[in-house]
Amino acid sequence: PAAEAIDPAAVKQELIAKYPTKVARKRGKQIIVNRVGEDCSVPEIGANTRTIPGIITQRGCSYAGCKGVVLGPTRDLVNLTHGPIGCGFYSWLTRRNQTRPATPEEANFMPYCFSTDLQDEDIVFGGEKKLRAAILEAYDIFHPKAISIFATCPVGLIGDDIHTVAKEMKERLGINVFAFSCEGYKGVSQSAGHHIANNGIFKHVVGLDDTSREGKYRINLLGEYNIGGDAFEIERVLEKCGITLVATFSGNSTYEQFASSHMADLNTVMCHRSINYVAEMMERKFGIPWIKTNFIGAGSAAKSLRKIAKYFEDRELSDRVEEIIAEEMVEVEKVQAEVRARCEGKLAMLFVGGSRAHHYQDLFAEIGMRTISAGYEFAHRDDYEGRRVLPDIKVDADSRSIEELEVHPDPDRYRPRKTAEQIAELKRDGLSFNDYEGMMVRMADGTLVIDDISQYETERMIETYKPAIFCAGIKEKYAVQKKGIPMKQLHSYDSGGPYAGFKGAVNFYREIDRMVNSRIWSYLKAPWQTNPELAATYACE
Ligand code: CFN
Ligand code: HCA
Repeated sequence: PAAEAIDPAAVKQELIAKYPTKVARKRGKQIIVNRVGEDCSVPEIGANTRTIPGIITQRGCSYAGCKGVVLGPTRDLVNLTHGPIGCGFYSWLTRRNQTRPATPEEANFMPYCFSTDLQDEDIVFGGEKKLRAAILEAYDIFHPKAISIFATCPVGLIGDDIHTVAKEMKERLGINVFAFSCEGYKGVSQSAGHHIANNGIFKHVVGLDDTSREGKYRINLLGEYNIGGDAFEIERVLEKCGITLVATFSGNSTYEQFASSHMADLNTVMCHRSINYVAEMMERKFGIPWIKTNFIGAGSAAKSLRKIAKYFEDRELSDRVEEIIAEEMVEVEKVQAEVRARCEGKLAMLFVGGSRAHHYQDLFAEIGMRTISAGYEFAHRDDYEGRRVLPDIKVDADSRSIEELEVHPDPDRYRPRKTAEQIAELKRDGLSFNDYEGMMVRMADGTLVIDDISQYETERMIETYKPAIFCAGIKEKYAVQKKGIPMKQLHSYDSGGPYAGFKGAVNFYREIDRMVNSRIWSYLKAPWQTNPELAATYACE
């Protein structure tokens, strides 16, 4: 049946019907039929809770969120994984976060995989000696400006004191050495690792260096990780507009960018989920306000540039921004119209991480495609429901709250553009300044919003709605394709990208056009589809 004829409430009941009662009750809170009220209210959704053991989840771990996601893309940091080799190996370049190549003055350690390669005997007798030796070896060979250490599961279990080792080595080597207790099992997903990473960079790096790139309009880009070259495209557009990028957290970034990021005038936050903690802490400590931006989708990119211009209240900048948008939109509109004619009305499903399942809906909408169902792997309620659900920010392991964070004693040093009163006024201005809204308010009534979708639910959703495209990650890719549905990875972009900004939007339209208008996957038959005996055999095994 056509999507309109399918009753989403019945689909939900069917999805949870196979589960034991307790599991069904829990999943029932995480599978929501969307309904947007006139006051923009949306239903409550269960999120950021533990995955039930036995369910095949898309989620990753805390180490992945800390080392892989937040710190991984910084090219001149030696990121040293303290643990068995698998954790370092599987987080080595798999995320496709790109960077500028090394120069004689500036290192790029990203092509290397640094690990202490813990063995059984280290687990028994302790791994601190090995960690010290590895730091020393990395220092002797590479002479980095800083070394960061990441704990994996067994390190927490055996109790190695990585922070004391880091402190000792910092004093001994005279470079910054800091550690993250981001053992994989901490929290319920990679989201806990983001928080640990944010607190760590803020504590050990942000604010160390008062020199920064000069410029009339200086911003940081928070929550942009240069997957498939996205940051390169955003940097190109910002530069054309005359906006100076002080630091990116952390796509195409360097250690010094973090150290001097407190010298910017404004924080723009793209992936709120992974970096909101740094934004909030910088606002509290250095008086730098943050606004939500999104460069995924040509329309969203234009809107974001206008928001930045609005903050600076400068005619010269807003004129320039309008000029650039007009220039860039010529090609965008041409390709949009061409592709839209072939994609209009087709259905997409997006189950990705903590922000892309929302952001990429804009790109699909620009070519007339509808998101019939979407969800995050590990986002929190505020990412779904919007800012009305207050974020929970703890600034350190002692769970000090953000209100307790010291405000910098010398705020004049940071030349904030606006006074605290002006910022408060902008915030009162509400949606126009900081329109951080969740994913659900932007989705149509009757769409299914599914948190931490399971493999079983994925398969049932595909069979029920037969979407034109399904977007998720590498673990889902082949199972989806075997169901005859085109599958686009919205994590690594497969081998594609950039998809951010204006040129990225054009790339994305063309890529999706190619995928949804080819019937290649529907010709494919998995062995059990042509041979029922096989299905019976597999089921018995
Ligand atoms: S690049 Fe980001 S955009 S940082 Fe986050 S929540 Fe992951 S690694 Mo995969 S693609 Fe994904 Fe987001 Fe932010 Fe990436 S949607 S899951 S932790 N994510
Ligand atoms: C992570 C990283 C990941 C995994 C992607 C995937 C990424 O969560 O550890 O499952 O395909 O984007 O590389 O999200």
